[in-house]
Amino acid sequence: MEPYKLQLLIARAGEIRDKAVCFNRNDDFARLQHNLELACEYCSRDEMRKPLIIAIVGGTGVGKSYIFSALCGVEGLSPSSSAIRGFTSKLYVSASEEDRCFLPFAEHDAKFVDISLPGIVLIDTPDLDTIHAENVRIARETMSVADIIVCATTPDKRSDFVVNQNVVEWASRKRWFFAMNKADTVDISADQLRLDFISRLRALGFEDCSKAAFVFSATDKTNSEFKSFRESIVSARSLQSNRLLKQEACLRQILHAFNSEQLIERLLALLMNLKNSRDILINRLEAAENAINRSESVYHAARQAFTAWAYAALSKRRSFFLFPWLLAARWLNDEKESAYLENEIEQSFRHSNDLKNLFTDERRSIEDKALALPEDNQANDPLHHFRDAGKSIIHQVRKNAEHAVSSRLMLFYIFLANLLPVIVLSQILYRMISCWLSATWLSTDFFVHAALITLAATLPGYLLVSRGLTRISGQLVPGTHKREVRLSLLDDRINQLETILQLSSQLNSAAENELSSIKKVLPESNYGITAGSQHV
Ligand SMILES: Nc1nc2c(ncn2[C@@H]2O[C@H](COP(=O)(O)OP(=O)(O)OP(=O)(O)O)[C@@H](O)[C@H]2O)c(=O)[nH]1
Ligand SMILES: [Mg+2]
Repeated sequence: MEPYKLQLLIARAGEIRDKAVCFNRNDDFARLQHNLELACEYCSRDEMRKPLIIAIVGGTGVGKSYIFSALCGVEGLSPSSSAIRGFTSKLYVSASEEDRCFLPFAEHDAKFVDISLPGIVLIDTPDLDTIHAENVRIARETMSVADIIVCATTPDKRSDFVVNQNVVEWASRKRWFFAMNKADTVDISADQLRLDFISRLRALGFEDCSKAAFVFSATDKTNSEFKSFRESIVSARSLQSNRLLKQEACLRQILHAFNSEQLIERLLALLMNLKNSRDILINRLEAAENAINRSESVYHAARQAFTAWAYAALSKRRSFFLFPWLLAARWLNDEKESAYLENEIEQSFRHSNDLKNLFTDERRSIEDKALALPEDNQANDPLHHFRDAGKSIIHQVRKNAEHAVSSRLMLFYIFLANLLPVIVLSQILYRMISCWLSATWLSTDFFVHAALITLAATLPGYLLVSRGLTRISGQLVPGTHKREVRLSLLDDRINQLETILQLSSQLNSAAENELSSIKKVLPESNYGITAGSQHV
């Protein structure tokens, strides 16, 4: 794996960690952030420069120190005792002079022995299932920095709960060898012990552990199983493979960040939960909006605005004799009806308890999940929501008015409205022409009366159109128009969560791909085995 690829994956892990920061009051997000922080730290350049560390861990008195000394080839290099338990309380470290400066152990926790093994740092640790808290701390810290862990046990300690718990915790992030020591202390054959040992390891998540499980007696150094164990641990490893092992550990740390304690599944469940809350609230919001739109005051204001817009639209069309009346009506109504409607809608939204409760519930559904909320209260002000809803209603009423004006019914009304003035005017014209032909002079009074009668003849038409508009406005149903409803607080959180989950799943599958290609290359006989995917 090219180093830049790993750097890219780490950068992406850092990006996800930064995105998760704003939700860190939520336990799952805090855990994700913490895990990713650890992964980024683990993959830092300093960590990659460390030598290959092999730590021998296990319960008290299983022979860790004895095995360490046997592997180094010097009896008593790490003192062991048959009588005192928890005997080793420091780390016994076998490391070359050059490697020592890269090791992260405190001086008072570690003792460097004079013997060093080529290419590796071998460490004897204190007991994990001890009564001494300090011993546990040192042993666990060593496990966290080790690349390969040799877990030692004995026939009577093979189901040691504390040790098994530690194995499961680190199973997916490390490479492992398992050694069952003191095979001479029981009357069972080595093969039987081995079968039992392997089945126990399988239960801990190590599917195929035949190349990394050894049953022997460390006191019998001529034993072939101990020899092959020694070969596996001390064998020469190429620098290239060591580098791959470090990269593998980084990838495992990244995968662990997402998959430990089923974190991704829990975050997905959180997302579904938020989406469900949003669906319920959107239904409630639609019901509340419809109730407001159909309320008496909004309905009344909508009808008035409708009539005003209809007059305005009519005055722009060819209305012949009605034109003066329509112009006057338009001038009288002007824009004040639309302002009145806007005001009515605003008041209804402002005073709607349904809406107030709904926005409180929206905040609560976010707070329940311990996700961060913005400081300002602007976002959940019902008035804020009104702007969209109000505009939608006004737009809809205006559209209805324009549509009504160009309907066939309205054209018929206009036709009827113009009929009487046309008849009256043609009568007047007839009188004028017949007088002109008979050379009779018409008085001024005739013209004045003719103008007044024509004007009066247009009035019934105007009244007819006005009545028609009032009837059409009665059928007005504002608020049925579908529009995109937004609950900004919930929507923002859902979007953020979706982005984080999407990035996480991309990173997860990229890391898995790289991991499987590294796994094929690294020999299990030299580098130990890893746990199955269910323990990642
Ligand atoms: N019978 C038998 N005894 C063994 C074997 N390996 C180690 N021992 C003995 O077991 C005792 C404990 O060994 P240690 O190496 O001190 O065990 P440890 O795991 O380091 O113990 P702590 O440091 O106290 O956790 C010693 O007396 C060893 O001699 C073995 O294969 N067979
Ligand atoms: Mg010891």
